[in-house]
Amino acid sequence: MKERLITKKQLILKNFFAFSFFILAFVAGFYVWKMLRHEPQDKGVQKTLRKGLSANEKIFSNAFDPNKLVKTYDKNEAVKSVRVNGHDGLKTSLDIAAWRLQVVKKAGDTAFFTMDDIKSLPKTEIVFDFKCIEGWSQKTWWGGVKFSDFIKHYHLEEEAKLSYAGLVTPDKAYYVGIDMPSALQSQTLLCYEMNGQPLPLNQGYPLRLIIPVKYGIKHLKRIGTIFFSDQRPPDFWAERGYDYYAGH
Ligand SMILES: Nc1nc2c(c(=O)[nH]1)N[C@H]1C(S)=C(S)[C@@H](COP(=O)(O)O)O[C@H]1N2
Ligand SMILES: [Mo]
Repeated sequence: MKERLITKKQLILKNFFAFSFFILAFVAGFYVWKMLRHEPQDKGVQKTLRKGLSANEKIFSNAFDPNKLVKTYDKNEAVKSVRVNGHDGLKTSLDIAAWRLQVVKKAGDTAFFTMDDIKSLPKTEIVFDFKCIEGWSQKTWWGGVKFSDFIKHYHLEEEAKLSYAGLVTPDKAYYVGIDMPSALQSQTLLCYEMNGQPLPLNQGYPLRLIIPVKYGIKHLKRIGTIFFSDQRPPDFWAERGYDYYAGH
């Protein structure tokens, strides 16, 4: 191989350009960081970052196909000891005798359901890979009533024509908003069992949401109230900067 020789002058010049480029990139990076840092916030994150999140959300929600099912597994593939994560809305004591699922049909018109009302509907079971936004996932086994069955059986179809469902814990400390196509997807459950047993208290007894098309943040434990709206319901983690849609 023939070596290409360069003069010392050329070498100094080359070094000079490489080093200048490095300094420029550093300075540019610093200014972008400074700009972002002082930028006004939009729903918990800087405006420019929010634009990125919103663009992502658009792509994912447009690509959402309600007929597409999340991959499921055999019951024997489900983990025996299921991780517990997130205690907001579970810190107050639960008066199980007084518990009812409250469904707000419209302002001033709330329907109340007991666990027996909910369990009287056909039970659906699912094993799927539960994904938390923190980066862990687990194959877990859940049982309950399809949200779509509940809507049909209790004649809530008109309410379900609105764009969102909002779910809130009895103490109102944790709350999520779900776009209606995802809520009505056939794997979404009003869930009362885990591993074939009633839900443990810290996993949402007596009733939680299981919504396999979404990340863990949306699987609200201990449902108190469900309501319907064309506006985005308040959402605990979206208010703290996470993606509202949170699909995967
Ligand atoms: N009420 C309530 N539900 C919640 C949370 C919470 O803090 N409070 N955390 C969410 C998050 S971030 C995850 S990952 C899942 C965890 O469910 P698990 O405890 O059954 O594993 O619950 C979700 N539902
Ligand atoms: Mo999570």
